[in-house]
Parts: sequence; C-alpha cells; structure tokens
Amino acid sequence: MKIVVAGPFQSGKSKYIQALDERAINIMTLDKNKKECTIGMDIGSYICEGMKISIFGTPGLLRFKTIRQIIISGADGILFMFDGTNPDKDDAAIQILNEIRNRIPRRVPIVYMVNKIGEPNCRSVDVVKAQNYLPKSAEVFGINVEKGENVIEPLDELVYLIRESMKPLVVTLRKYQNNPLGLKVALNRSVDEIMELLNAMELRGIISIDRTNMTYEMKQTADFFV
Ligand SMILES: Nc1nc2c(ncn2[C@@H]2O[C@H](COP(=O)(O)OP(=O)(O)O)[C@@H](O)[C@H]2O)c(=O)[nH]1
Ligand SMILES: [Mg+2]
Repeated sequence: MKIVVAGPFQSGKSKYIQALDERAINIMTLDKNKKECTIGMDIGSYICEGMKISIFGTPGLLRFKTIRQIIISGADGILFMFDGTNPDKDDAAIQILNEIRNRIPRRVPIVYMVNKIGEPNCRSVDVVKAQNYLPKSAEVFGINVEKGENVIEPLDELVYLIRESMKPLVVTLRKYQNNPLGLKVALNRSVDEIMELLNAMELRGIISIDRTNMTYEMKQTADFFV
C-alpha cells in the first residue's frame, strides 16, 4: 500500500516520516539558510496489522511540482500537512493540494494534519480548516511531530479509509476469481479498463495474474481489506 505525505515547505513532512520510521531515507540538500530541504523525496515504511505500508514524502517547494506529481502517482491515500504556526504557507499549501486533487482519482482518501500544535502562535485545527476552505467533512488531526504527539492517529485513520474504499472491489475480485469475463460484466468496464485494474491490483499485491490463461488469483494481502 502506498501513502504519500504532502504539504508546504518546512511544515514537518520529513520529520513526520522519520517519526514513523527511524530508518527512513531523505533525499535533501541545504538551502541558503543552511536549512535541510527535501529536493527528491522521503521514503519510509510502516507495518499495520501485518500489511507493509510504503510512505513517500514529497518536496514542499512549489517549483518541484514535477517531482511531486511522479511521487503522487498510484497513491492509495494522501496525508496532507499544514504548518499551524505559519499562515503565510497556506497559499502554497492550497496550490499543492489542488495539484493533488487534479492528479488522483476521487476515491483516494485525503487525511489532513495541522503540525506544530501547542507551539507559540500555532492556530487551532478549526481555524486552519476554515482558512484553507477544507470541506466540512474533511478529517483534520492536530499533531506535534517534534513532541511525538498524535503522530500515528492520522495514519491509522487514512489506512481505515483506504480499507473501507477498497473493500467492495476486493469482495468483487474474490467473487470472480478465475472468471475475468464475469468480472468485466459485473463492473461494466471495457477490456482495457479491466486489464488496467487487474494490473494495479497485482502491483498492490492483492492478486496475482496468470497471463498465460488470462485469469487471476487472490493473494493473502487481500484479506487485509475484507
Ligand atoms: N517546533 C516544532 N518544529 C517542528 C515540528 N515538526 C517539524 N518541525 C521543524 O520544522 C522544520 C521543517 O521540518 P521538515 O520535516 O524538514 O519539513 P518538510 O520541509 O515539510 O519536510 C524542522 O526544523 C523541524 O525541526 C513541530 O512539531 N514543532
Ligand atoms: Mg522534507
């Protein structure tokens, strides 16, 4: 499962991924103020109920849009981070958020985080939510990465939402195991769309495709979703 952490520059994304995985890798440089700055990505992983979750962090500087778009592709869920102490970063936050909204399918859940809660001048979750025009239904967690507060909760919620959104599809895939034509009819999709779907599910480790006989089998990973 692939989760992407996005948000503006210096909001705490890289530190967040390090908090989840102390062995996480960060491709960075020092900027002119000698501050660490992600120019490539962060890569970490986290195990949830036996399922390996790959966590990718994006660069926050607006000019790294191309790198963000590559990292975002194929994400199962997004953790989006605001900097609670710095409203000046909200414009960049909204721009990055709109990039993501344009790029990922609507079913991919986004869970929001306001980092640096409890620090001097930090805004409340409700204020950040209103100032950034987030939908009323959006789930927003106040966290403090430096103090390790509320770090796991947004990730757990995102994994829960991904599971809920995948469940009906996994049930259908299981029902039509060894019967791809039945699957095509049940989902009312074209052959190309079905192949694309099956390839994506194989990449996630949910099925394995038998390309000689044009069929597929469920793998144990599928159990995580149902
Ligand atoms: N005070 C405070 N500083 C934080 C917190 N989280 C991150 N930072 C600091 O914010 C800066 C940027 O963090 P980083 O993870 O590199 O941000 P990124 O650009 O979003 O990847 C670093 O100096 C962190 O130490 C926090 O919860 N509280
Ligand atoms: Mg970073």
